[in-house]
Amino acid sequence: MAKNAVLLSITVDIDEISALLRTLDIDIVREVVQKRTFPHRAMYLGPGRIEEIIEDIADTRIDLVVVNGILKPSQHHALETQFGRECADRVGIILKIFAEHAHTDEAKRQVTLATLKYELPFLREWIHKAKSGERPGFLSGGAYATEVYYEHARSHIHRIEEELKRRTEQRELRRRRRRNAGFFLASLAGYTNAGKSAILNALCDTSVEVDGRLFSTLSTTTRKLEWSAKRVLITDTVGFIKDLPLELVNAFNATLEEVFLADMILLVVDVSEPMSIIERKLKASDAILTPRLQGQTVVVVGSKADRLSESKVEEVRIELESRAGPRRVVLTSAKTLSGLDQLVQAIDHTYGNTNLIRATLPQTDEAYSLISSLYDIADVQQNSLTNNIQIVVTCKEGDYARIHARIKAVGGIIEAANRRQCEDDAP
Ligand SMILES: Nc1nc2c(ncn2[C@@H]2O[C@H](COP(=O)(O)OP(=O)(O)OP(=O)(O)O)[C@@H](O)[C@H]2O)c(=O)[nH]1
Ligand SMILES: [Mg+2]
Repeated sequence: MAKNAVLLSITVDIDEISALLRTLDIDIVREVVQKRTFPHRAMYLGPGRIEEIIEDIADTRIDLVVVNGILKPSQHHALETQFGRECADRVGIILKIFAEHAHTDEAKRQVTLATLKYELPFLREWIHKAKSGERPGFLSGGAYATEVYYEHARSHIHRIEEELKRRTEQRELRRRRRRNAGFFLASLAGYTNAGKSAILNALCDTSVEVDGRLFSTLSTTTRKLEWSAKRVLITDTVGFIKDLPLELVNAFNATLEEVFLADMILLVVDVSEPMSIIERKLKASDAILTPRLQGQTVVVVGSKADRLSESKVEEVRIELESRAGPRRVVLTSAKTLSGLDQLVQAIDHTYGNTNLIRATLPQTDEAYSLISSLYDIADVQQNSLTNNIQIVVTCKEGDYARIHARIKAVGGIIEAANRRQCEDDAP
């Protein structure tokens, strides 16, 4: 039976939390929006409003109070005691979905880790309140037990972190083996529900779950790209969502590294949504992705283009290009397969560009002319600053030494270089 929830929000923007709740089969039976710049310190919404809601729902079956935002432990404690119901904020809801969708051992461990880390501050608050006598009778005689649980949770976190570290090492080893076998690794990244798994299924011989619910994919699938004669592996894994605390993102590190440490990233964004949402989701994905990349080529893949009218396609492409920065944009549909050949061409173009040089160049004519010539043989990202130009070049092994020398010849300083051999370039 579906659960009934009251939703508390300080913005009218409740589409995403509604989609998250639908995924969990939770019905919103009361939706309370109190527009505020900041949540109320004590109970998220003003105490008067909370009292009204409690009166208002007295005769309704409510299983859960959901907050469309992130709660502080004290607010969570106050709301649960006021409503006498379980209370969950946005992160709590996302974790419930993760728990339902985690099927593999690793995914389950990561969800447990994320949940324990999330719950710990709340638990601390309950202990604090019980000890300070603010909740006489609450946890009667149970404060000690809660404290024991708290300690147990901390050691459990430590244990899982150790296990996941081992998994991370195993994954690193597997990536190295794949590269040594001459495979080029591309990963599908992007907001949850963007259509990543559908693209994997269309490009490779897979039938991973494709579903309108959020976070259908939590574990990782890697398959050979069937559309290309080259040795390319594509990985599909967990999607992104905005405003996830960094600690929770980090709990999924072992899985997310498959995205971040690939040779090339296909950043998928659903172009059938309004441009304001496309922009927001692209920004949220970038916020998670960009700081963790090491200069790999990113292609922005617009998905679900079949949902656009023919006249809209060009308009959306231009808008997306203006938001994609220096990255190439390809519009695709996993349903009609349109644009997938261009996506494969983009992968083929980048194939083998696994050698990375990050450098700072002076702002001279020679440096600019070197950069424009590099575009013909490598993937180049450049950023002109006041006094110099920063570039990240990903190139083939055969061109590496030459590019390295030419950068130095125009007075460039090599900041970082990472040489990785791929089969096509092997002597
Ligand atoms: N019309 C249309 N719908 C699509 C296309 N690709 C995916 N969808 C739909 O979009 C929804 C999400 O697709 P998925 O491939 O599961 O998305 P995902 O990015 O893997 O999502 P998560 O794993 O949940 O993060 C599903 O309902 C798909 O049927 C497409 O090319 N055209
Ligand atoms: Mg998926």
